[in-house]
Amino acid sequence: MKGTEAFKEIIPLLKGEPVVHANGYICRESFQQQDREANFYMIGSMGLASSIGLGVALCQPDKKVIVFDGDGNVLMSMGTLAMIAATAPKNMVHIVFDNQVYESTGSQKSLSGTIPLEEVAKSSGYPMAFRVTKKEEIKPAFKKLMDGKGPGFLLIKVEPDFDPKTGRVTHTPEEIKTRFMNSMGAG
Ligand SMILES: Cc1ncc(C[n+]2csc(CCOP(=O)(O)OP(=O)(O)O)c2C)c(N)n1
Ligand SMILES: [Mg+2]
Repeated sequence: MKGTEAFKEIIPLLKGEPVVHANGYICRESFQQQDREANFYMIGSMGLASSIGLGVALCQPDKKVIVFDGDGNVLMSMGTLAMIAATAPKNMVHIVFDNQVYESTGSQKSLSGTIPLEEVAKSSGYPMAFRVTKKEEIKPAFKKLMDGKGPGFLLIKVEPDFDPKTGRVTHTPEEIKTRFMNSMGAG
C-alpha cells in the first residue's frame, strides 16, 4: 500500500484523541488530509514525537494518546522505545509509517528494511507490537490497540509515494501548542 493510502485508512478512525506527529511528511500528509485541533505537529525536530507522546500520555492517563511516527524518526530515538516500555502508559498507541526511507529529505535508505522495528518494540517491553502490510489490516489492528492495554505499537509497511508538492503545516509552533492543549482541556 502507498503511504498516503495508509493515512486515508487511519485518519477516519480517529475520534477526539490527541495525535502527536513526527516531522516531515508525517506532519504534512496528515495536515493535508485532515487538520485537527488535537493534532500536535512536531514540525522541526526529528525523533521527538515519541517522547512528546509519552509525556502527554503520562499527563493525560484518561485519554488514549496516539503517536504518528516515521521509521527514520524511530531509528533516531530508539532509546525512547525502552523508555516508553519502562514507563508503560496503558493509554499510549504508537503507530509507525514505515516506508524504509527518509523520504522527506530525498528518500535515503533507512535501516528499517533490515531491522524489524516492531520486534525492537516487543523486546523493549511493549505489551502489544505488530506489523501490517495490507490496507485491510489497518482497521482491525488499530481497534485492537485502542481497545487493549498499552503501550501498543503498530508498524505499517508502506511504499514511499508522498508528493513533494504536499503543502507544509501552516500553523505557527505557538498556535499548534495552544490549540493542542485546548483540545485536551489543558490550556
Ligand atoms: C534532528 C534532525 N535531523 C534531521 C532532520 C532532517 N529531516 C527531516 S524529516 C527527515 C526524515 C524523516 O524520516 P522518517 O521518519 O522515515 O519519515 P519520512 O520522511 O520517511 O516519512 C529528516 C532526515 C531534522 N529535521 N531534524
Ligand atoms: Mg520513512
